Amino acid sequence: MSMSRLISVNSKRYFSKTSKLHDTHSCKLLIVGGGAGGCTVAAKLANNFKKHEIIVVEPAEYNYYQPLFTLIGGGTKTISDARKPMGQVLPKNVTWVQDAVREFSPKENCVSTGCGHTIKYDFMLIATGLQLNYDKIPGLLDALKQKDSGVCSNYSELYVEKTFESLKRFKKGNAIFTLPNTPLKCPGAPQKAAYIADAFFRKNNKRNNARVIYNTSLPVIFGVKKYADALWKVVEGRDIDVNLRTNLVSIEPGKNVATFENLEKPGETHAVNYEMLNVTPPMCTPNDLRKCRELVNDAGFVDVNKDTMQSTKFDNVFAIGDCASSPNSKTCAAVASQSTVIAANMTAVMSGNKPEAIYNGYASCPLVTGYDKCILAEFDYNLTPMETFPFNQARELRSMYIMKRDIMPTVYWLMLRGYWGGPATMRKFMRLGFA
Ligand code: FAD
Ligand code: UQ1
Repeated sequence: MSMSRLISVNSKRYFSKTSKLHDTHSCKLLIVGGGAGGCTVAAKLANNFKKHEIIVVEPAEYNYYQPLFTLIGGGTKTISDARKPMGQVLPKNVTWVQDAVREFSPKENCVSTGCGHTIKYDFMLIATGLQLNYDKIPGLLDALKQKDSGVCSNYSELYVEKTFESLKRFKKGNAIFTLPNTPLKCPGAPQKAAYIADAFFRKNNKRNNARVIYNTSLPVIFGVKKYADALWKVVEGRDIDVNLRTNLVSIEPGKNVATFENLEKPGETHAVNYEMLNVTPPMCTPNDLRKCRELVNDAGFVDVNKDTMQSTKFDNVFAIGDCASSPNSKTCAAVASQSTVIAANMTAVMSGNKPEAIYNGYASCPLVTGYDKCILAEFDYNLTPMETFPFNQARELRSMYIMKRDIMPTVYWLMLRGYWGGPATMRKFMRLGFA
């Protein structure tokens, strides 16, 4: 990006054309990242602040509702269904700096941006999400850029549309779906892509010519036993091959060959031919965040108290979502619950009080298992199911698929405006009178 833009979301004033670089700006609350977490907390706190007291630094033009990428891959939704311009989703009285933070200096209470601005803050929320490292797999970027390579990925707005194109082009052979050997957001998403492919092939009389393979680096199909048991039944019933502890290491696009390592026997690899290869890339927190050793743990995540989401080192810093060290499954559903806790705790700390609201690790994963079925997993830090509805959510249900396809997108955009903090209240109401 050549030039940062300071945009007052309300009045649409663009300061960059007149302001010189290397300006210093000050704010009461700085939010780094305008994705799911950054926007939601901005909306929840905006009314407590005067105009321009909150700055959101976010380089992207659009906010993407990433959970919809699974359905875009299946041809059910389009990329324009999944995004809104950043200026539309940020609250009116915040200032949006369209730039990226390049350096965090938490001891000095300031950051510097790619275009050379320094921003001082009283309080900071870090909400940068995860960085996608497609370049870590030799051959992958080349293959993704080639039009008819059969290589696709649901994790990026750049490549997700290739998934449905690859399904339509598929004639016969292996359709392989991968989960990397790194932390990742929505660990259920790679297998959802495999279930949708299986359903697409059946619908289009291609299933007899297809071997559907899910190669995952993890030692389990899903971290919560109740849903793992249900998912093993799904893969057996659909004749999907699942290889645990199997990690994609390279691709030869010209030959349609992918090489996997056996994580149980380091150094042991095997090559497999593919007709279609749907890759979930290795991920880590953004490089510019990881390099600030004072803020992050050894794995590069912002070191926070897992109950309060406050930095373990800086009382005026909090983190939300995928970049935080809290050991929950990284999902929008987790962001929703965290946003309520963080809004309460930041408000308390700003008034000189202790942060007392507690996040229980709630996360949810709508495991879409076809074009009209979904297992809705919900659980906490202890991997104990925390179901909202008064029926067994480990079953493949059409109602939960409709919720995923038609209701959750609206809930997400409401969440970004501060109107959704997770299903805790709904769960209490739904479960009245039930065990
Ligand atoms: P993001 O929403 O990714 O936002 C991070 C923002 O920070 C980005 O806008 C980025 O541009 C910005 N940023 C990065 N670096 C900097 C910097 N240096 N300076 C300034 N800004 C920066 N979740 C569910 O709950 N249910 C699902 O079904 C589901 N399915 C998914 C399927 C797929 C294919 C994917 C990819 C994700 C899915 N998720 C799902 C996960 C969910 O999208 C993420 O967990 C959620 O978006 C995390 O929110 P966040 O705010 O932490 O990060
Ligand atoms: C949720 O809160 C959420 O965040 C907006 C999601 O992300 C899109 C989800 O997928 C789910 C399932 C939830 C939880 C909501 C309910 C009603 C169980």
